[in-house]
Amino acid sequence: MAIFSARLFFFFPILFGHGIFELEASHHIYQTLQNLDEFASATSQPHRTGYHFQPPKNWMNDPNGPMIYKGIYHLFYQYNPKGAVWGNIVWAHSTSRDLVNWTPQKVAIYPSQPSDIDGAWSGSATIFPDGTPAMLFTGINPTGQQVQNLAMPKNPSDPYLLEWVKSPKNPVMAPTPENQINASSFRDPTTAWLGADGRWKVVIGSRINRKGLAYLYRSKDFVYWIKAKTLLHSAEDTGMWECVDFFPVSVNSSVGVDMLSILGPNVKYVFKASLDDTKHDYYTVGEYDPVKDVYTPDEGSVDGDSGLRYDYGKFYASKSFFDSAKNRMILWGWINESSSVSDDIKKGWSGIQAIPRVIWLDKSGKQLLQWPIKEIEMLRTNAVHLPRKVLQGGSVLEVPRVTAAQADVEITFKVSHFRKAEGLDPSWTNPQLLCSQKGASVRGSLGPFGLLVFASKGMQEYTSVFFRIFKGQNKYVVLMCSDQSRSSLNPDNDKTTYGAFVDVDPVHEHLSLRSLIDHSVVESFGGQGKSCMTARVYPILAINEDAHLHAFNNGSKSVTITRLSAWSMKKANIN
Ligand code: DQQ
Repeated sequence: MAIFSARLFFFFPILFGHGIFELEASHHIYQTLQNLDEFASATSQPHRTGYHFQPPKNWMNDPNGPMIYKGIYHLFYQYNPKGAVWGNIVWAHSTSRDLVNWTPQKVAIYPSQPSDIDGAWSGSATIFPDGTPAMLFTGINPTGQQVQNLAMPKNPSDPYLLEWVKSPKNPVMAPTPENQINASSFRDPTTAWLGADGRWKVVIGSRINRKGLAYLYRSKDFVYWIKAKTLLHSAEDTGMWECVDFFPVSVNSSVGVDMLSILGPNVKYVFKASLDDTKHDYYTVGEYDPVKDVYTPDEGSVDGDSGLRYDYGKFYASKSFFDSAKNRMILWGWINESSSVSDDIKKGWSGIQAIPRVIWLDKSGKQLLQWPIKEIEMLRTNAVHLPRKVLQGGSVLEVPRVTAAQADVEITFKVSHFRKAEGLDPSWTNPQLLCSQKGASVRGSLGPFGLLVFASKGMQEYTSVFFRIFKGQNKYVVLMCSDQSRSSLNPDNDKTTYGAFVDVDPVHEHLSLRSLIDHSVVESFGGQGKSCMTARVYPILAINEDAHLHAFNNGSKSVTITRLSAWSMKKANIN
């Protein structure tokens, strides 16, 4: 037990992390800041990540066209070559053999035709039956219209796919007076799939007023596309649907399903839209009618912000791809900053990518599970395994011998004393609000218990990721929170608290939490990947070797840590 340093619980001052920043549209224009390509030496900065994907400098947003081709993983991404705010958007490109270490390649797609001269925005890769990839992406034309373009590799025998050639027929899909598409809200083509009728189908996000729309187009040759009369899907009052994703999942295994097998047996379908208004990636699970080309969410699978999200923190504009080398579905997502624009300019960069996650359907058939790709574990070093331990109410235990600013930690709790659980008021339906009202500093009976990451020595700074257990109508309800209210002494950060319910039965299952900690990001996976939550934080004191990692229990009842394993993480070679 000596490796635990137990001490009395530090008194957490009550500070709620209500969002102090207004959400900005994705395409906020900072005209004078777009071309400021000056930055402090990035390598010495305490908030640059050690193993999360980011370019050496400047702005990055959405992942684009991820794929594996001839054994090489490709990540393209929205990038401003000239500054740390959104603007001048091109497709930057990096390649990898393991999804962990990345080599930068030259810009793959950049404005060059009238149909993309004002920006090469997001899009997706489709792999043809003969193995050739094609890229559909949104371009901005000189009148500001959003149109869809096609690019093909110049040399398909090059596994690095360095050169891309645009179709002379671009744009291949465009708003017209006849089709009545909203020209400023028509973007981000999905990966296409081949129907049994021999036609390709692809989906483009849009809106009419506040109604989110997924337009379906069909094509026999991938060049000439016709808009279908019916939508693949739509939902009232959800706003613009960006970066729509649509893919099959197996109902009885965690193995991924190739888009070319979309019509196979034993599959369900996932529809994801990135909500421009709230910057959340929500999804539903449902059925797809391949004759009508219509998707219908299952009963209880809710469209919009109150539905399921890939991540209940910062995670947006995500895109999945089928990894044919390992038969798994992989999810990439953009994690934007919580720092101010002026801080981004000072540090000279903005935006990271989440660690790629494997996604598959939970055995309930109602939600996805997500887990960081196995390959990330190659960076684990200096393992620390702590023995089973009862964590008394009001105690903090430091996890020793770990580089707490760059770590991977897995902790599992066994809870008892259920009769003492706080009642869940039926009006407490918003988990994020509940987490902000009952942050880490608010004592309950079963919780808060979890991890304190990026903690400074004197606890002036810490980010807490934790659970609370409530007694609901017929079951115990698990709330998972990520509380950033004390994450930094810098007042200029968005310190919103995040929250979600986790669909686990704490009476019969142990409660697990895994956090990937990397200098300014904490990606947390609750209940074996049932609820995920990502936070960006910028401590001033708890940086590098001055950061500490603790387990804590601020409930009045004890909980038992049945497993605590932590690893220092090596730096990946990224760009
Ligand atoms: N970002 C891209 C758009 C997309 C948005 C532009 C989502 O294509 O809708 O950089 O972040």
